[in-house]
Amino acid sequence: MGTKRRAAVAALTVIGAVLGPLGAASAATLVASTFTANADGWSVLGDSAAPATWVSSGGHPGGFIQVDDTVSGGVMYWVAPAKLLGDQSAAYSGRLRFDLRQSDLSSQFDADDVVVEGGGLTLVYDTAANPGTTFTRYSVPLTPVGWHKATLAGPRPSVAEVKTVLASITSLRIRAEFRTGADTDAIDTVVMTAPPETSITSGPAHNSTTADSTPTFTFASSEPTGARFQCRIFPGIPASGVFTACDSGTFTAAPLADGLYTFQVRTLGASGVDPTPVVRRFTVDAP
Ligand SMILES: [Ca+2]
Ligand SMILES: [Ca+2]
Repeated sequence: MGTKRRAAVAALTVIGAVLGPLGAASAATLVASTFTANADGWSVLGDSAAPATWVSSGGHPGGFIQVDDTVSGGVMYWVAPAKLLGDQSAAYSGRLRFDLRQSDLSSQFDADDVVVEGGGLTLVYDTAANPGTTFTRYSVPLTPVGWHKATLAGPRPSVAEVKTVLASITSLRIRAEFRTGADTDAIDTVVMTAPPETSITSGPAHNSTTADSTPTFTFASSEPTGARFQCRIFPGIPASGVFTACDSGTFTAAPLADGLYTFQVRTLGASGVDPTPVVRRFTVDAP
């Protein structure tokens, strides 16, 4: 991001405060670095004089790592340890979350913010705003949205390409520095999540027949807090129609003519979007 977007940092920080309690303890967490006791295997790339330093407190929360840019190399990146690499297929449609902080908001420059390599592909991501001087939380979707192939000017990857990368990650880098000249940069609470799962808790059973022309479904999510939902209902089997918000956890169909219908609901949450909406197919046969 360029300097022109720095005004958005304040808004992002507010989001970070709201999401903060979800931290690394979410049920959807696949792997996390919280830097509670050490640097957790993270290293720094791009400045020849820059080792990562573990700091025991003052992070977001607790321990974190930081690095001083001595301006003796290229753009500095945090380099993820092995536990965030390899087969992370379960993270598809989940999120990569992390907290960043920089020491000075002047002289900002643009560069790839997240770089993931795997399966012969390189994907790069451009975050919406650079970090502030307090920890700023990022939540990057592990879907094609917002990603580019090879460079920020490259095309959007396909779903299959994102899945290919996630199946065999060989490198994961998160940008550490955002300004030209010297700076001190920090990272904390790196979390890779699986997407939420959605379940239907009441309503017509799958492949059942109901006399109710306005059936009601209720549903739940694996997302521990703050889950939102999207629902759709359409005639027949081939998927059609748009998902609309049904955040209350209940959906009642408008009056349906006799026939076969499909109901779908999915979760949107801090850990991502459920990529496999739960399905109930049912037949209305009203008296
Ligand atoms: Ca921490
Ligand atoms: Ca710098």
